[in-house]
Amino acid sequence: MLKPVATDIESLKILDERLRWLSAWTIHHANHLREHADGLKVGGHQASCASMTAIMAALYFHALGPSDRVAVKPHAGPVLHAIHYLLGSQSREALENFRGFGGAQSYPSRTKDKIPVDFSTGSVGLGVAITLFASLIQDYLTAHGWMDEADRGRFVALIGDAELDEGNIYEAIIEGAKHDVRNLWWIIDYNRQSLDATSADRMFERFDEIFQSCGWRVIELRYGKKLSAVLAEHPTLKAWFEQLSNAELSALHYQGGAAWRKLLDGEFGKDAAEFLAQYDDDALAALFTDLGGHCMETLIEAFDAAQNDVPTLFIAWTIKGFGLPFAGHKDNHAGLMNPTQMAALREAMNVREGEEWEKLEGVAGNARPGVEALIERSRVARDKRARAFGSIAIPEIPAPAGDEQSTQAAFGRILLDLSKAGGELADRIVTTSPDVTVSTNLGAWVNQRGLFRRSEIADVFAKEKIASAQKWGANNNGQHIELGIAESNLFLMLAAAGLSGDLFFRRLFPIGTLYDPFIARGLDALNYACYQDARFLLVATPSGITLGPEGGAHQSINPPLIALGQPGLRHYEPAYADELAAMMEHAFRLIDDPNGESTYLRLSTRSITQVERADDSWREGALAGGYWLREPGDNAEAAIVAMGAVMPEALAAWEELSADIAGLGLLAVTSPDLLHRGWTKAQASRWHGAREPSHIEQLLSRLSRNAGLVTLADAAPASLSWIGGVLGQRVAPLGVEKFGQTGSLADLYAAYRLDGAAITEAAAELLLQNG
Ligand SMILES: Cc1ncc(C[n+]2csc(CCOP(=O)(O)OP(=O)(O)O)c2C)c(N)n1
Ligand SMILES: [Mg+2]
Repeated sequence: MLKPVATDIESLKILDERLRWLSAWTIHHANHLREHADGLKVGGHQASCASMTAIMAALYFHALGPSDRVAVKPHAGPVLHAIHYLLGSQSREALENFRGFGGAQSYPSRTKDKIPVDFSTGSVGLGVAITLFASLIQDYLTAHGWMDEADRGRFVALIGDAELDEGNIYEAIIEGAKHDVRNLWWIIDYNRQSLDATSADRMFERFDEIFQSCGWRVIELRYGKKLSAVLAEHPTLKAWFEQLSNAELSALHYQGGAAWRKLLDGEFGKDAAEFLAQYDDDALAALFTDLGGHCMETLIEAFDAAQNDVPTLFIAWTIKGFGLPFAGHKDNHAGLMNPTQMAALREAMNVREGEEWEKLEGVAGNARPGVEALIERSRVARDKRARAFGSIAIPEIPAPAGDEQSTQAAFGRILLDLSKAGGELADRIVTTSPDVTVSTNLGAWVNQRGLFRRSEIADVFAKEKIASAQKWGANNNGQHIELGIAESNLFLMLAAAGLSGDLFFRRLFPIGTLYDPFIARGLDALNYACYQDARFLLVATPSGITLGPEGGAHQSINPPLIALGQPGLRHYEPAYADELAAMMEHAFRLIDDPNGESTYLRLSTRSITQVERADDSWREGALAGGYWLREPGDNAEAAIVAMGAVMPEALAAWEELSADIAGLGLLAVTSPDLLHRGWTKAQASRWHGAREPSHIEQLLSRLSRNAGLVTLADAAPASLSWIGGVLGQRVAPLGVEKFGQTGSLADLYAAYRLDGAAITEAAAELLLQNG
């Protein structure tokens, strides 16, 4: 970690003001000056920005080193843009087009913004927690020798106080404590206001204890230097000040000096007279708004003093809307200054009309060199960092042998074989699981590659020679990061590991496993990972009612629909082990391809008879989303369209019905997601180039236009039923629409209509309609 450079507090204070001005002006311009044809409110958060300009000036122009990474609270996005504008890495056009198409994004976005954004934010709480997982990944990379210790950075989260209500933050710090996380600074912009109003008071006395018990150092920056000195001299005033509620304090900040005077006069009468006589109303307001998060000296001192790697929580007291006319007002979250208020601010900031975008407008001549030097000296990256892709050779992944296999067991075998064969890909794989490592078949891989911990943990059972199939010792060479049961943490870990090529210039191949129904537990974190274009392989197993005796609480229904609607994540659902091997190989390529994406494999514990393959022609179709497992006759009147673990039922029904339905085909769908994407893309391409029929159109065009399709999936039937819309063919959709329950497969498939009888009935229904 680099030592912070000595700096000029006065210049930093000027930069604080510049950031307040530029962020407010950017939002004002977008709302009041830019043309809007659609009449939609543009929005922006001037108050949320003003509350942390001092903190951000202190960081970006003083404390941050080149390897440090920051997650900026979503509503302070314009401050980050203003910083990069001053640094020369953001354009005036992008600021003028704030919240416009192609302009600076409302909330910092890694992928959409042109400036370097370390972590996207928007869904509160997630940006905070990902910094912790990124720090663990940094430790992982240095432990494995892929990153120099000297290049290690600190991970900073700038947090709105209301974000602390998000439970994922506590899940993360608990996990962090287990892994001895370090190099974190979490800085709370403690303005005691959320979106709706002022925050509840009581919990805040607890946050320091919660963090401390997870091993954090907590530093409260309550007062600025001026106020701190005055309160030290007047203990009664201090005690009175500290018992004010959040709402009272905010109201006073809004009302200003006269209100403070009246209240103090009423409270202390004669005793306050001498004190009050020293201040006019403005000075009184300035005194009481001198909170730690606005006092540059306090911030710099605190940051300079916290240079070791102990994870540190700074509680920086601030005022929401500091320096703006609605400072402290409980309704100011989305408040916008009107043109008159903005003009007054402009004048107060010495900004000439027409010169609003001038970077250092209003900064007096003799102050300029100091400010310019600070901007020049800032050590943060000015340019977007290149992403590391394409460096790892992906070997062919053969299918594991065996006539009867489940996709889940095959997954374990494939990883084990990869591990034994060794090579760069195997070394770069990092696996992680929220306490379902063994039950998702990662066990053999972990036995080979070991658990990762910075400090060695002995396998007590092995030492005591107690028989166990699973080795559970950990050291810093291990390649499996075991997590507690918190699926949100799994996805944040995958997000951080999946950004390793971007954050640390070393691509990892992260694989996360969990039970399919519990994807829903971490859904927003999964979406967050995809939004940032993190690359990983998600293996969800077991899935569906095919889980039989495990019962309804563990039987997933809708994840294929989730995947159908999730950008950045490709769903594959193999029936056979050879399909799975092809998909895993492809998923690894997609991780390491600039135009790739993440992959979600939905697997099953059902062991099924593998199919004989005449050749490899199925493979391309399987990777594209589907292939004819049993070819249809030309213009056939019907087909069975099936996915995943219920393929044996589909095959048996095909055998039985083929005698009666000439040319009956069996289409094995491996990815409804890819088929749907291809379909819509082909339609759009008609208008933007040549119209190529999509994969699903090509497959279905083998059938008659009036053909009937029986679709079958151990999932919500809508996963496949849409296929009828592609060429206007009729569909009888079979799938699971009610919660599952315990039972044998025969019982359940009969009850939920996934068996041969149901397929026959559905086919008959379609053929009857034909007649
Ligand atoms: C998960 C999620 N829920 C709700 C919101 C809507 N929202 C945006 S900001 C906000 C309140 C933020 O208050 P705080 O974190 O204290 O920020 P500040 O006061 O600094 O604006 C809410 C509820 C969101 N962005 N994300
Ligand atoms: Mg707040």
